[in-house]
Amino acid sequence: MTVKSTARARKKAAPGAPDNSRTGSDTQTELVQLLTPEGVRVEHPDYPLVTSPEELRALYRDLVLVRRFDAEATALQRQGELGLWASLLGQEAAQVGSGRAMRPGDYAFPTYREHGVAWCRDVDPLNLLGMFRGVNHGGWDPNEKNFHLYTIVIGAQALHATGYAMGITKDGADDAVIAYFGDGASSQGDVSEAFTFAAVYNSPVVFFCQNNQWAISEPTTTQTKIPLYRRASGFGFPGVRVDGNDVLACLAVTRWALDHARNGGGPVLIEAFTYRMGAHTTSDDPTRYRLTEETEAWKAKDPISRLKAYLEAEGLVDDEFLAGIEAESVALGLRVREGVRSMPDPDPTLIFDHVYAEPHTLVDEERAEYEAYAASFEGGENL
Ligand SMILES: Cc1ncc(C[n+]2csc(CCOP(=O)(O)OP(=O)(O)O)c2C)c(N)n1
Ligand SMILES: [Mg+2]
Repeated sequence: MTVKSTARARKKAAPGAPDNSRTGSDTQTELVQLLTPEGVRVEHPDYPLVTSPEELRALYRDLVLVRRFDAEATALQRQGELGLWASLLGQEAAQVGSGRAMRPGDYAFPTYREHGVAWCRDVDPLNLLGMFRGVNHGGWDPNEKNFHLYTIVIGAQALHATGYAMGITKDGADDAVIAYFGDGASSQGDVSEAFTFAAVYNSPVVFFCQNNQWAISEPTTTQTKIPLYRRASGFGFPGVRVDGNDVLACLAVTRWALDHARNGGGPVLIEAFTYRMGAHTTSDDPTRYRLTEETEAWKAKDPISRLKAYLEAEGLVDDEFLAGIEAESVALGLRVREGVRSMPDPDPTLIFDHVYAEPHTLVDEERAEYEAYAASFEGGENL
């Protein structure tokens, strides 16, 4: 296994000693960072990143538009237009950085919060909103976007991703897979099973854990006794903790990990250390279980303001560029608002049509029963 070392571990390691810097079997708790919270660009010996001004501006645009879309979705839910919304507020950099690290042929398996990754895979935000409005099941073609449908069953997609990655190996393809999950999901059996299979079969899969510090109302301390990235060590593959609010670090580390996987190096666990700034979903009230001071401390590490500070300090953006992004973001907000409000309600009986590929007598009976029930109301055929 090719394992690059960190400067700190290199200093500590005796000549000829195995390099444990990524597997975390020493006391390494290094957070890979390329952009400080103040927006100062720093170098990391293992993750050099060369970016053009255009790329940096494009990342900024992604972050701003994704945040805008997310805010609009939360507002739409509050106004009764969506049944539920799981906000990504605070996690934009982890998702855009890792999403933009993917090559077109790579395949992502998301949870229910990966709206920023969906954006990078060119999934129309309206598809995501349709699902949370309850009028479709996502509606995008996973194989066209190389972005699987959202998975609500915590941790299950780690297994789907691993199986898909094992298939890639059999096909002899040059692609890699990325599985997204949260800190809470790391406690699920499915995730451990996926780690075992991926390690043993040396599968080209990157496990991208967004440690946003909370699993609904459970803090990370109830999920693990050690930093999550070190779990990889016990399964025999590298683990890295990256500053999840640093889009450049997330881009560099994920790009490295995907290349490591596609080049036969096997799986990598990335722990993106970040924070869920909003509620778990619109059904949750985080003031019941966490302190304002904690949220305020993370606000100072905001992923967008640090990139903006850097771009401004380097003279890479001007007022005209920023005004253009603002105008685009207002237009996106309007587009999704109008798009959601004009989505037609589906025919309720459609739900019976896709249970089985072939006709099924039990489902036919259920459909008939529902139709009779709906017809018993005035105008019931439209229920
Ligand atoms: C198998 C399973 N168990 C429980 C739930 C209920 N549930 C939904 S979200 C969640 C917490 C997940 O936390 P984490 O993995 O940290 O992801 P985050 O929501 O913070 O992004 C739980 C327990 C579920 N959806 N699936
Ligand atoms: Mg979490």
